[in-house]
Amino acid sequence: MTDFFNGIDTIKYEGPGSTNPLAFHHYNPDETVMGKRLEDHLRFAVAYWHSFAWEGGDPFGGQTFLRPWHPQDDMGRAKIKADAAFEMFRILGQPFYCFHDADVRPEGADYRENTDRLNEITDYFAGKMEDTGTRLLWGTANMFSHRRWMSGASTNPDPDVFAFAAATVKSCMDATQKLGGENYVLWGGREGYETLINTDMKTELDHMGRFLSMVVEYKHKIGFKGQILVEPKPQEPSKHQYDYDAATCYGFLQKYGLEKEVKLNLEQGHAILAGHSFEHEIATAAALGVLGSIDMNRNDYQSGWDTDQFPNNVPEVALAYYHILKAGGFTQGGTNFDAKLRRQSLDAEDLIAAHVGGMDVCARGLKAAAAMMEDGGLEDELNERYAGWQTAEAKAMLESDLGSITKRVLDQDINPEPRSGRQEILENYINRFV
Ligand code: XLS
Ligand code: NI
Ligand code: NI
Repeated sequence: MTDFFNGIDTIKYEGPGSTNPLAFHHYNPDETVMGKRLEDHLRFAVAYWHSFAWEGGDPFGGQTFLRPWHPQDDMGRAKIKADAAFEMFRILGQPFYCFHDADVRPEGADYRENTDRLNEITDYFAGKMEDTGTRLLWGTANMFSHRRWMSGASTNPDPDVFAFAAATVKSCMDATQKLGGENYVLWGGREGYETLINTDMKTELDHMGRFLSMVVEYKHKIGFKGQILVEPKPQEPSKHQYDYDAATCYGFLQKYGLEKEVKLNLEQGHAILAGHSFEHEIATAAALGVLGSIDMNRNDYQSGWDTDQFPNNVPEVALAYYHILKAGGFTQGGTNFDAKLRRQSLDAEDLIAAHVGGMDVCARGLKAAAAMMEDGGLEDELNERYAGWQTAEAKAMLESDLGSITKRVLDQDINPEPRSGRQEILENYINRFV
């Protein structure tokens, strides 16, 4: 048991009029939106690493949080941490969580000890999941923090690191399957380079492609039903990360024949780092058939860093969910808060309030997106804008060739007149819903 959250009651939906800071004002899990419960649309998950493993450090200073499970070098305290984590999932009514191996168990002396500890703690999780009903959205391996990964995991010049990475992913996939995880994520924080002067890019890409194929082969071998997801990010911690953005990842998957096997976990802040909007990344993945899941955490737009803050911008979140709903909504994916507190936010109450706020903002965004979908205004405009392509003549042109098209331009004296893109009118339309 844990008393970390003592004095904090289960969070309830009290509606927009409530002034209680520890209540939901917009997220009512049982509210029906487009024929589906809000909880089943959003599929919220807590990120174990930020909420329970991160100690409040930044590049200029160390630990600010003093938790009952610190220091995190002992299996007993790993269990105290798990007690607190599952207590928080219960308080918030969080349906899912996500974890890396390194978040949940202390680093062992070698691979064997790491795996034994992972198995022990995930057995402990299994019991807690049964008691609380919390499910695992995804598991993953942390192959970027320990010094062995400094030059990459599957892209490391040292084949022994590739081997350690393969064995580590195997143990994490086994643990994820044991816990009924609905996805398995690979984020390649160090799968990239610091400088091209010392990097054989072609060899590294080939190794990364083969590694991912092995992950897919292993998934089929053990009958894992979850989705395999790659998480794009352009940089940080590497100067350049190979899984730069959704389009780059798709090209990579296609080259290695994995585009039907692997989907994407898209993160809002990573989209911004890559110079895109979040909805751009979602629409790209949806168009290419690889939309899997999302990490809903924003950056500080002034600092330019991946600051992993809880979402607080309803219009931004609404456009993201609009594209998710348009693509049919989540199936096995969900909304993971890959988000951390600010380092001055020391209290248990801060941790709860951060999630409550994030869930409320996402609920408002999703409801606005659903209202736009149901109203159909944007779809009508799209249909109108592309209506010309519904004619038999236009469709036939796509099966034709440059010579025949030219003949038609001359014969029919085709001389197109531009039409308004109506951007401001559409922006005003969206403003009615957010
Ligand atoms: C880091 C990534 C990471 C992944 C999981 O920027 O977002 O947290 O989601 O390894
Ligand atoms: Ni991130
Ligand atoms: Ni992430």
